[in-house]
Amino acid sequence: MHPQPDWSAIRADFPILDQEVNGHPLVYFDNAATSQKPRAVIEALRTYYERDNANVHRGLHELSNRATDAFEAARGKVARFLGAASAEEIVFTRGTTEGINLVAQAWGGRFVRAGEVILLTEMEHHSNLVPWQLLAERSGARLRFVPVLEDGTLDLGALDALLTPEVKVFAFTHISNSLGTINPVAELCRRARAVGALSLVDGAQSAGHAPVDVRAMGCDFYAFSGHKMCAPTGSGALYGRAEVLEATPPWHGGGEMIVSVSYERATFKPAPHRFEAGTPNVAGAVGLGAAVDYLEAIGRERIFAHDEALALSALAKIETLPGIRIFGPREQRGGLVGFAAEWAHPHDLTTYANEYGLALRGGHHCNQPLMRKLGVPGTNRASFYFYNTEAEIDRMMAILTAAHGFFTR
Ligand code: C6P
Repeated sequence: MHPQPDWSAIRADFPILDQEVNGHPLVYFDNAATSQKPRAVIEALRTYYERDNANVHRGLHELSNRATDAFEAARGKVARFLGAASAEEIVFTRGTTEGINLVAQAWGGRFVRAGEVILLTEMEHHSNLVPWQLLAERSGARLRFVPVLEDGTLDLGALDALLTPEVKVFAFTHISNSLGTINPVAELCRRARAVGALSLVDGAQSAGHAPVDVRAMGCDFYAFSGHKMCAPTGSGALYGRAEVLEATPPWHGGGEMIVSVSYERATFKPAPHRFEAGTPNVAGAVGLGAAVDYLEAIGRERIFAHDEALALSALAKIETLPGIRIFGPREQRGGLVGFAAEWAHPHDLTTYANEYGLALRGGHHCNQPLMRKLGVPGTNRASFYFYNTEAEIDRMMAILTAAHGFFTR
């Protein structure tokens, strides 16, 4: 296997982790919501704003050229990071949500018709559900869902009956943000292709957490958020396979995306610029490029192995508490554990943990239909990244054990 990096030196790259919250050392276990940022990314933003800041693609002056070069260099980095065939397949977005809305509105608005089917799964985040509901309402298309089994995996046995020729697009998450399930994305993309459907992978919880190669995966679209992988909030990208992106009409109109405009009509640039109307988040893209460099220097296989080991260890320890239900697969999971304590509402347990410096998450995690199916109002979730440690899991366990005493006293 790969030699281990110096994880404690890597942790020291994250200034925010070195603080107390409510008089206790911060334990940050809310990484699935957003990750923290290393100095390299913070410095890249600072350097950009102190030296290079200007609008892109429009100016003929030095700073505008520098900003444009930095912006486009970041696009190239993202393309390599995802294994895309070229930088033209990368559209900068505000994050996963915007990427999926782009596909549902622009591609879906042109190609999905009444009576056709949009296939999703029961474990989708609202971001990979509501945009398709809106498209279904507008187009008259129907929604279908691949069921989630008791163990938190997809019911692949049901796929033959669901993935019929009326399916126009199959959209699914790579890693579930509530269950930690890692879906067999390459197989799902292949099955979609076999019936002539396009595939969209929600990569919010996988980009930056696991090796990703969109061509090996065989997807048509892959959407992710920069802020969950060390980059600034408001950054992210959508990968679209060249042929599919080229056939997709624009969605937002404005500057940057046109070739020529008259009072009556406009002609549009090729992808990806056709999908980037208005002044983009240049600093966000620069920060995203710096995050890509940072993660690649560590290695995504190592990050995945580290986070999965923490998740499995946390799962085994949490399970020893009385009255606990764990969600998702027992093995082969992303770096998070969702659980419910029968003795405390998820919000109350999260509030209690915060008193001791532990940042957990409690709620429906933007998975309301899944929570209903699981029969719980919400869950607690501990989600890990490569700067977290086993000692922090032990600290969490001490807090959860004390919480059990407190709530059952
Ligand atoms: N989940 C959490 O689980 P945005 O907000 O666009 O960066 O990401 C949306 C999104 C889409 N898909 C999945 C699988 C996700 O996990 C998320 C974000 C966060 O805590 C916020 S609910």
